[in-house]
Amino acid sequence: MRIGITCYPTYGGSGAVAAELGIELAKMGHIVHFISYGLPFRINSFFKNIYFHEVEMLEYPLFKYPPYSLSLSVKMAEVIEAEKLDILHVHYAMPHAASAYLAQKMVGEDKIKFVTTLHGTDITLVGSHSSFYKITKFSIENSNGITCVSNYLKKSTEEIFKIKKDMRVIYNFVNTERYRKECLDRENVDFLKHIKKGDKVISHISNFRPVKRIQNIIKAFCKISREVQSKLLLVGEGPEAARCKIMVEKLKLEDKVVFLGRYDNIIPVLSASDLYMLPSKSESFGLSALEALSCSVPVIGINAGGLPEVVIDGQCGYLCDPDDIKSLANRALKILSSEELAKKMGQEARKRAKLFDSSIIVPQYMNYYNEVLNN
Ligand code: GMT
Repeated sequence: MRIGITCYPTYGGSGAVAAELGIELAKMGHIVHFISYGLPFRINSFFKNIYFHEVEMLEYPLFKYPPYSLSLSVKMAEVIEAEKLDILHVHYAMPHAASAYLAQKMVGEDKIKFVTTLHGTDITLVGSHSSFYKITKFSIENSNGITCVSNYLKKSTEEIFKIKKDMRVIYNFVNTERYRKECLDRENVDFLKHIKKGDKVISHISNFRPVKRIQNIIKAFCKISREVQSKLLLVGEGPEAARCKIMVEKLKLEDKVVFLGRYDNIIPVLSASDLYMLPSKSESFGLSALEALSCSVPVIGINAGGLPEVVIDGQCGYLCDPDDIKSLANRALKILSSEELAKKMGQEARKRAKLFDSSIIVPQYMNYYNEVLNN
């Protein structure tokens, strides 16, 4: 099949899912054409069967806000025609589904069908904002197929946008062959210089937006580090980074909290971790939590949103109220201070991740494409 994929190329869950999906589809022999303003962050080397089409933007003095969505729809229409795409799959509703709708109108409805995957904040935060609500609802209703990354997100979409049409839940996935605990060589892995013998390592990876509640991780870590010799690795960058650094200084944790900045390959970080923390305010799925589980790392997450569909409380981690610092710290300490529990939870984590393996989930996308095409 010839498949077009549009996503945000920047650091974030939806771009990661789109990139990993493209990689898996290409490995299966499909031809994948990415259409975006940049190469998705996980496509950082040559992959057979993957092509990239950059959206060109015209700079013009009249444009205070250059209309990216329109240029994107033109590029989509060009690629659909030139590469004879069978299907277009857009990730994150805003503005990608609206651009796909326009592209479809330009080339003719009989020429292309498009599937939109809803990821989370495109529904719960951005899409539901009054400046986007109507176009998001319209784009969902006019997509030829809609997938949601969790049952929670499907239900939220139905409620927020009063959607009656059929939407398919296709969970996020992980390639458990690639995402597994690896042996790290101190000579070659730079960040290991921050970790001393006997340190328990807690990690968090995100794009540092307020929704991730990273300050709660730091507050909980302050309690944890008083009881257990430990280090906190914070990976990623974004608007909360500066505030988090100030908090770390105030709490005098500079020698225990390491800001690693952006890492495209997170497997070494997860391999070095004893615990992963994701106490977000809301999380429609929590891809980074799944990637941690796949590397046999127990997760402390939230008992809300889509995370309970991924992390089983008490089995491969714990689910807490994101603002309950005491319980976040206590749950972490419970795992970090018992070798036996940590080992058991690590094994359960890996088992759990295997249920979301790419070999199980990616064919669900292929089946869905075929259903949409045959409808
Ligand atoms: O919040 C992020 O990390 C980025 C965001 C995105 O769309 O780029 O992530 C959302 O999509 C991910 C992939 O499907 C999900 O794993 C995340 O749970 C979801 N984020 C939220 O719901 C806050």
